[in-house]
Amino acid sequence: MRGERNDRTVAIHGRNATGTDIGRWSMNALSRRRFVKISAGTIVAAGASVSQPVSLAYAQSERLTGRRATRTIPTFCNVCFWKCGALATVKDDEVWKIRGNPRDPLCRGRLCPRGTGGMGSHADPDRLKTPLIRISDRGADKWKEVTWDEALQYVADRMQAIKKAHGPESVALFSHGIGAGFFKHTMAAFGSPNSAATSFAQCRGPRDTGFELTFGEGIGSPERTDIENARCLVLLGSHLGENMHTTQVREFADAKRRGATIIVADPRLSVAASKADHYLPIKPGTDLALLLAWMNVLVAEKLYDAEYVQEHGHGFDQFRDAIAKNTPEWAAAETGLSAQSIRDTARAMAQHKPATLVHPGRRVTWYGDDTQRSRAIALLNALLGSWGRKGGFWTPAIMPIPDYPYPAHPDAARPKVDNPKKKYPFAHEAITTGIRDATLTGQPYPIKGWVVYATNLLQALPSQAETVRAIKALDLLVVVDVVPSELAGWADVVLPESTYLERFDDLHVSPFKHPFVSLRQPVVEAPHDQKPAWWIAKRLAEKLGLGAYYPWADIEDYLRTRVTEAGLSYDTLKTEGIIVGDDEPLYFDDGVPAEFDTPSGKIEFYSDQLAEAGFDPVPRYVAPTAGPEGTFRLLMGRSPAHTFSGTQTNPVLMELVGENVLWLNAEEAARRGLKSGDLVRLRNQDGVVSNAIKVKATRRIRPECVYMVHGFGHTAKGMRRAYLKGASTAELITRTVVDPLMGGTATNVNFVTLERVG
Ligand SMILES: Nc1nc2c(c(=O)[nH]1)N[C@H]1C(S)=C(S)[C@@H](COP(=O)(O)OP(=O)(O)OC[C@H]3O[C@@H](n4cnc5c(=O)[nH]c(N)nc54)[C@H](O)[C@@H]3O)O[C@H]1N2
Ligand SMILES: Nc1nc2c(c(=O)[nH]1)N[C@H]1C(S)=C(S)[C@@H](COP(=O)(O)OP(=O)(O)OC[C@H]3O[C@@H](n4cnc5c(=O)[nH]c(N)nc54)[C@H](O)[C@@H]3O)O[C@H]1N2
Ligand code: SF4
Ligand SMILES: [Mo]
Repeated sequence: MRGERNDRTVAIHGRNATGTDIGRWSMNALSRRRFVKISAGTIVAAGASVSQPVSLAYAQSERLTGRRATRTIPTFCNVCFWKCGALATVKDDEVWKIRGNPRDPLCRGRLCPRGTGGMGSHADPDRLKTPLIRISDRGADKWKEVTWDEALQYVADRMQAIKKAHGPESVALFSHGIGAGFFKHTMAAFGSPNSAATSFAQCRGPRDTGFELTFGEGIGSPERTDIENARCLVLLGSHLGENMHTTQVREFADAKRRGATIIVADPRLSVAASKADHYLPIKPGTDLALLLAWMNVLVAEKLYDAEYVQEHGHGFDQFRDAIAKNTPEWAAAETGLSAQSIRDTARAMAQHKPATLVHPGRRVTWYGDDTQRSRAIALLNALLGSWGRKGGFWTPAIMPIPDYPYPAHPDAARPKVDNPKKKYPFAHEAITTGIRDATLTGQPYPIKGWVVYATNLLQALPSQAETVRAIKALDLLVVVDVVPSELAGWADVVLPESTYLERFDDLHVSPFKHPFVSLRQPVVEAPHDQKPAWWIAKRLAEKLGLGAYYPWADIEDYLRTRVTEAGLSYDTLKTEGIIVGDDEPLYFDDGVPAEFDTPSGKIEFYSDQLAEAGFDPVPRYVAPTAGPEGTFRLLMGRSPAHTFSGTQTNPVLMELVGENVLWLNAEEAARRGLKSGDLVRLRNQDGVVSNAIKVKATRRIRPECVYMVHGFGHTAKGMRRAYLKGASTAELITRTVVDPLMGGTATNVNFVTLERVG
């Protein structure tokens, strides 16, 4: 039975694009070492130690301004996954202001521009408003509005049909963000082990793998970098200041103010590079040569921390011999830098050791040598003795909040589909593109359904055409989003989530320098028929006959249970937004045991496990493949006002930055008769032509590459404010080099020519 409303046909799209993100800490090492003890009595003091003492009880604070009351409600931001503590001021049921929660150890009371503009996501006129079921061919644009009951019944029926024909493992989950936990729970209860996020193989996976291979532990998110205490900070790419994760940006600004030596290698004079004492305009793709040469100098000139290496290192002699050939003169020819600048910067690093932090980066899926490059970064830090030391890498602590006591999930009958026969032997998280491959090939077994939560796979995965081909092979595509994204345009069922300002989510408990837990709670009501992730995932489980997996009635029962089990007060958490635990020792020198979860139990300068698996036991440089004559290498990064491809309909953030521009070397521009503001299209090596984008002719970028921020150039018509604004990097990434160790998909291997528009 359908009501009138349900039969209405709506268009959310025109042309389609054809075409708890924490990472793996070594939890063993973590729990062995330190699970933070907390008691109610210490919380306030600990909170005050990282933030200004403020009078709290935000949730209760009501102030009369004129006739209307304003209320301040603590929550945490979701404009990106850093999850800064926020205080939202609400008046007349509208969000007036969002500022940082001073109690929050991550942001310490200061949000980034995106967080401050977060209310735009609530007010976004392009939002999805109600569940939709497609009534045309996949990818075409006819939908009917349905009730949640209809939508979820439809999804459950198709999931059951796939289960019957192929087994429950044939439905996979793609997700990014905190709400994903509830979907993972429903999918695991259904019997599927297949769940992946773009934050691994498209982002930080190679970095975490490189560090795990070296120190036995990853870097995680938030990164365990002690920028706050570094006396020398080295950034390779890592464009802090454009990359706006608050903790890192604040500590970077402080380091600069304190007079720390800043060394930045980037083919582009980034914001961070403009603050550097040593700026190295490196030729793209040659960082490993630079890293090897730096290590060569430290070893040859005996500038490394010999005592630390002696005590904690494994295979140093083999490592030393392997890098003996990698002199600064050798690296100069590869990197385009002078041998002298390489020597000078190595000596500057040595001067400040162990408080020299060579930042591991975050989005490291660049050239395909990414795990080995990350391993070289790890080894350089090891030579400087910075791992486990003040000004280097601290040891994380975590608030000991127990999981909800759910019934055990059934054992999946088949192993995960994404990495058959351990093709990528060092992948410790699921590989998104591996699930896509299985969908395309039916091997090792078919994938017939995708449930996609808060990730726009058409923008976030490389090779859009392959994603579309995979989608066409599906029996079911469910998309849970807040706006009608390109991916939603291909879905069979679109489920509108309420924004973070309108919902509860799971608790935020991440390993960090200061242990803490924070709460997201609704600040305003969802304006239409949108629902939170927890509600959707729970209802879906009930429709699948899996209601027993959700013993709690309401999200607050769930949250209260977890918080109370930890000996904390849920009511305090609600009024203050954040509870901070006792600090623990952070460094080896303060009593953190120097333990390394590697096969040798030491820092692996030489990796036997890599040698056994047929990989270079010491990182070895291979020059990047050059592009065809007359082309530019396409590089990309972040806008301080946007998050990936997910914020270009936010009216507040679009007011700040409404399109991306193409950075082009000024001389190259002049040679082509181009100047700033001219419109061009990019044509890549496979003939894909981008949307038009404005040129920014600048001396701040090397001549062999062009650069733009990722996330623009949307082709989903329903994203009205974003539609065809700027160009899409994703569209142009038709090629990748896959990291052979862990399956990461490197993007900086595409080449473009420019075509003037008009
Ligand atoms: N505002 C904002 N901040 C964000 C995000 C966001 O969406 N918006 N996203 C967050 C996430 S998830 C991530 S992963 C990070 C990504 O941010 P980062 O980890 O900082 O990303 P990178 O790819 O290292 O940074 C791009 C920089 O690398 C330079 N680069 C390109 N090729 C090379 C090269 O061969 N060598 C060197 N040395 N440099 C090169 C580019 O010129 C550019 O300046 O940002 C995080 N912060
Ligand atoms: N070409 C290219 N590809 C990249 C990158 C790049 O720089 N260039 N960066 C890579 C990196 S570092 C990362 S981490 C990934 C990021 O990849 P993703 O996390 O997939 O990023 P987005 O493409 O922004 O997709 C996020 C989607 O979530 C939706 N969304 C936002 N808030 C909510 C919410 O509260 N609920 C729900 N249900 N949906 C919401 C947005 O509308 C958007 O459609 O991309 C990777 N892919
Ligand atoms: S870094 Fe910015 S966008 Fe990300 S959570 Fe913090 S305030 Fe929000
Ligand atoms: Mo990322």
